[in-house]
Amino acid sequence: MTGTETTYNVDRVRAQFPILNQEVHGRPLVYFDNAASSQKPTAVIEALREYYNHYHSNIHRGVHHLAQLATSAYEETRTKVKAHLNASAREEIIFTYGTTDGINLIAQSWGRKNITAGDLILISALEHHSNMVPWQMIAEEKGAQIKVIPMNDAGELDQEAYAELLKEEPKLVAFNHVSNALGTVNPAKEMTAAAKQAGATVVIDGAQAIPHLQVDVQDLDCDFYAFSGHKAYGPTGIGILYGKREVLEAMPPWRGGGEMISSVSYERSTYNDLPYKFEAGTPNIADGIALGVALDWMNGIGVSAIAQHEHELTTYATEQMQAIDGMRFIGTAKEKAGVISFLVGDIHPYDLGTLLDQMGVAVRTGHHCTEPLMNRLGIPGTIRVSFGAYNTKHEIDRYIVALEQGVRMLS
Ligand code: 7TS
Repeated sequence: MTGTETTYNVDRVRAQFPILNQEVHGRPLVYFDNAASSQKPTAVIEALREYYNHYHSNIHRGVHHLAQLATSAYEETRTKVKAHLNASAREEIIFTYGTTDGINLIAQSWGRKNITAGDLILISALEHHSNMVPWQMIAEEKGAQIKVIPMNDAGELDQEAYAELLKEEPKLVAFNHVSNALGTVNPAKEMTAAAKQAGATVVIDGAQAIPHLQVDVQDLDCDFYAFSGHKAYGPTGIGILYGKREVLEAMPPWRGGGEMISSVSYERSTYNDLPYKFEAGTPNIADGIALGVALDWMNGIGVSAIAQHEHELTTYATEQMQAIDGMRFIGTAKEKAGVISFLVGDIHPYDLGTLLDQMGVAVRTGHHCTEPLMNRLGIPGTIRVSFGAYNTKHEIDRYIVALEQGVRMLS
């Protein structure tokens, strides 16, 4: 056991991540860049190896043995995701390449059909560029307007201002469940209920929530929920878009090609049923299968147990960081998940990040794809540490020593 973790066996979790067992610049790796992407447990890596060694084949269209094995493994992930999100049907689970891809699908299919000139789209001040730019693109094309739900200096969305904005009857409200830059957990259920009351369609960007929160899309009652596999111990290049069945049914396809059709003549096509209508071409089969394994892995430990562990790490790190001269925490919302963003005095985040890297500590620096948020805060960026299931208090101790040394060198 490491440190004081008694119920959560972090050593056992950690032993399943071979990548962590290495030195970087001559020091044991401390990986604190989990919000950008988490590392992968052996079970996920083995699932990929197993697939390519034993049953790779294209799916859905083959009658032969391998095609059937691959199809059922891939489709099993859809069933697992349905259960994990508590969606009401498998048809509501669309495979994508990631959160960005899922949001673009909504914008290009739902948005192109439903957004018209003069419409209002609400996004929040906390959004990642991927929940901003797709709406800007469709707004520009259609002559719609974008307004922003403001936040306070702690990084919490201003719910009164939001209520006022909803009186303007937006067509769409899009916000993240958890902010990648500040870690704020937004009151997604309440915000969705208020938006629905105002007649809006609701998109939730769940990229940062899936690894930290137990998400229930029926309880949230959102129309769409998007996430990426790679932030939740799964592979890159695979993601999920959940959509309510009746909303998805009414949407036109976005990408055209094989798989998404029902019949094709030279002149026109009819489209396949859900979910295939939105899954043109050969999908990312291997990573889709491995995503199911990642969800099993997470559920084997328990999302809430992981969250509790990360909460302890966050508290432990925050306490020690407070003692550093010039420490300024960026984002101090009451509800936060696994992220500490900060600045120290006048030190440029990039300089400190580079020194930490030289001491084996991987952190992220910059605007975290939230440039407007950084502008709102009047800063060029932050240094961000973000925790995962396998991080330890011992690593935090090493990080604090490195941080103190880095700050001394740059002050
Ligand atoms: N939304 C949020 C809240 C995110 O944190 C990210 C990625 C995305 C969307 C986009 O996900 P993708 O898998 O489609 O790229 N966030 C980060 C980050 O914080 N640092 O690197 C990537």
